Amino acid sequence: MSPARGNCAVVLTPPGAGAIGVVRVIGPGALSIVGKLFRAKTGQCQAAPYSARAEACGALVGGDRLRCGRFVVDDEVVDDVVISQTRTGDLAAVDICTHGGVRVIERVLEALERCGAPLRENAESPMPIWPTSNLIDREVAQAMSRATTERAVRFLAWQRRHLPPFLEQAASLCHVEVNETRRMLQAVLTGYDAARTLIDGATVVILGPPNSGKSTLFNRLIGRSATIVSRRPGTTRDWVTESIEIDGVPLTLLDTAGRHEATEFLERQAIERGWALSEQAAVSLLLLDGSQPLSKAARALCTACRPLSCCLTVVNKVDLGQVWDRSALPPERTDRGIEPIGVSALVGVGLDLLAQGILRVLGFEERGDTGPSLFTARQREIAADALSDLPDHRKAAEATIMGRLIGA
Ligand SMILES: Nc1nc2c(ncn2[C@@H]2O[C@H](COP(=O)(O)OP(=O)(O)OP(=O)(O)O)[C@@H](O)[C@H]2O)c(=O)[nH]1
Ligand SMILES: [Mg+2]
Repeated sequence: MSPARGNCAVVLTPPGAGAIGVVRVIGPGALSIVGKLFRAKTGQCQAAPYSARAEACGALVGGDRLRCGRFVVDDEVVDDVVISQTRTGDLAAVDICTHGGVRVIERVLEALERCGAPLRENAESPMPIWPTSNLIDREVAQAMSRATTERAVRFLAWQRRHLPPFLEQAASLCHVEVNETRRMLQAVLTGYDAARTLIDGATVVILGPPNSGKSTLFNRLIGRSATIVSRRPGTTRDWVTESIEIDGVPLTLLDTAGRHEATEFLERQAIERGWALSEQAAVSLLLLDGSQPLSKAARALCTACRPLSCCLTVVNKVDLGQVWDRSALPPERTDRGIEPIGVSALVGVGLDLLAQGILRVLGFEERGDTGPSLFTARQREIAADALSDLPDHRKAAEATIMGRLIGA
């Protein structure tokens, strides 16, 4: 892999509420860039660790040494930090460990950019410096920085240990049991979507006619009263989002304005926007009021909503009794014998079943996390290439798995 030419900064920790944030500065000028902003605990401007002689030797300054000090921008102390340095060939990397608040990280990144190390989004391209040539190892490290739940971290740690040997075995079987290689590649591809959801999250949108209890369900699922609930239809005017976790799966929950024939311009806009957002969501919850006869708006929604595979029909207010049953729903809502899920958002009934339904749509029902699974678009693309080489080009498939997929 060719290293980046210039200098850049990469955030290694997930955004949000973490106590610690780590920013890695990479590139030939990493040491001097950080040197401009770091002051050792003695209070003197930090120059000593980055001695020219040591730099010229290409050696680590004082080994893998940690240094405590302050990150200072224009004489203002931004944070107490710990820095550590590593060097690979011509390239140096310096990790700056700060406190994890978003603003602190932003200030550090702003200063680094001004000094010549702009932020590089830590997306999918492997990092230029990583102490291993194993591509999967690198991708685990990158994905770890985006993981926000313990389950996601455990999943990645498991893949780091078990995915490369599994793929090596698949490659070695190419010549003796090609069907087994194919089966193994298909198995690691099956969990891809769920793995991506576990690492990067998914959006779940609550849709429905006015007054069906969308905001009440939203508040119940996030565990606090973030959006206004009232008896008056049309209470929610704009969509509201919040992060939640179901069984360790990170989700963004979206409450939308009740869908009906709105007369006001702004109301119409809010409804349309909520609807447009729902089209991009991984899961839609169509929330209907079971305690009232199905309204015209509710019927229209039942037909307009997305297919059952990504839209769950949820019947709310079961605490009041249900005045209609599944036969009142249009057939596309009960296809394949899928039952609507009964809940009471107010009382908190049926939420476990709802959570299970959401996870099922996201592909978490059948598979536990402890199976080898691909988790980056790069891996998926290369595994598909290897599959297409089989059964006629077994040597090529083996080389693809060993060289391009694992990169060992
Ligand atoms: N009995 C009962 N009442 C509920 C339940 N869920 C919501 N409600 C009541 O239904 C009314 C409407 O609730 P909201 O959560 O504001 O409904 P909404 O779908 O967000 O309404 P809009 O934003 O106007 O579209 C309120 O009076 C809630 O207290 C439930 O499970 N049982
Ligand atoms: Mg509402």
